[in-house]
Amino acid sequence: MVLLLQLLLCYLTSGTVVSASPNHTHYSYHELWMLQNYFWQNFLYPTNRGHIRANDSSIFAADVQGRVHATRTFDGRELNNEYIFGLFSQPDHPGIFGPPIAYNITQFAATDNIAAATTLLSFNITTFQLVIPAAIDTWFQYDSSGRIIQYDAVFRWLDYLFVPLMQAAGKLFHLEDSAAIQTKVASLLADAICQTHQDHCHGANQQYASKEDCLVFLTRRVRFGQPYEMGQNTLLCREVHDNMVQFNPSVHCPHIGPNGGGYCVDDRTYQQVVLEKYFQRSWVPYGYADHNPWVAGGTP
Ligand SMILES: *[C@@H]1O[C@H](CO)[C@@H](O)[C@H](O)[C@H]1NC(C)=O
Ligand SMILES: *[C@@H]1O[C@H](CO)[C@@H](O)[C@H](O)[C@H]1NC(C)=O
Ligand SMILES: *[C@@H]1O[C@H](CO)[C@@H](O)[C@H](O)[C@H]1NC(C)=O
Ligand SMILES: CC(=O)N[C@H]1CO[C@H](CO)[C@@H](O)[C@@H]1O
Repeated sequence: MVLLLQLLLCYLTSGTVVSASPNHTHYSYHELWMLQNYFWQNFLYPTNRGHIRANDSSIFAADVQGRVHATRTFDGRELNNEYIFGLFSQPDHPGIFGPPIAYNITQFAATDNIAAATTLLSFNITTFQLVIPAAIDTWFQYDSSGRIIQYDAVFRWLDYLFVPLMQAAGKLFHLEDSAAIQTKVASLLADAICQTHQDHCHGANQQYASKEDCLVFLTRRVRFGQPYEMGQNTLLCREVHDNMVQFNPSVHCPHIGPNGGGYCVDDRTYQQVVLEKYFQRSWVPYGYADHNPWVAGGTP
């Protein structure tokens, strides 16, 4: 119902909890549809910039758990505000990410406090002068206040997306050979990441002895990476984390460093990824699938 969002918005603007805020975890299809739209409206640029702060409690529950398939899992509100809203909010920062400028939901099923959707987003990949659609499959689960308590997100056709992305880069650099394009993109990304390191990773947060060391490591000592390896020991993984460093250097500097800070590391097999018992809550409501292999335990 519209009331739910009005209350949520009222809560946001007033900064205090509205006592009449919904207090239930069984939502109607319409309420879940409104919550889904509320998320995407806030994901669009530049609205997303307003949610990067650690203390923004308008979208995620404090103990939210999230998984983004090509990367990793993200625990807690602060980290999720930084990743989900910070990654796609910097049109002037060189890289493969850019701001989402429009969305349309193309598939939507919802029950209880769970919504599964496919959403077409239009991204403006400013570095490569490319405006391109991406399809994101999401599962959202909400707590009693309409905040996301857990989510699971998949960029559909992510590998394929790299084809037009690299073509756009080739056009910009006047290159046709795919290996040459990748080398050029690698050097562009490495330069951006190493500049971030220079600007934000000082003292105990420093990862590389010099910018030159950083460039050598990122272009020669670590692989570029496949699109599905954004959570492994790759340049692409460090490219993801590059966008978060400025928001919290002590947390994110290690992720762009040589040892990957636990995020950009090769520590898991395919089987471990696919079978990981990560979520505290089941994605199957009403007590079905009581031995759901993705549930870690805790609340069934
Ligand atoms: C919401 O429900 C919980 C129990 O599920 C209860 O403890 C709490 O007092 C309720 N809050 C309001 C504002 O009604
Ligand atoms: C959130 O943190 C910012 C500083 O990062 C501060 O200015 C603001 O007052 C805080 N807001 C709340 C609601 O605590
Ligand atoms: C994409 O971003 C560029 C640079 O900020 C801007 O000039 C252009 O208008 C944007 N394109 C769209 C479709 O918003
Ligand atoms: C068919 C449909 O839902 N179109 C919408 C796609 O998104 C744009 C901008 O977000 C809307 O203006 C369209 O109405």
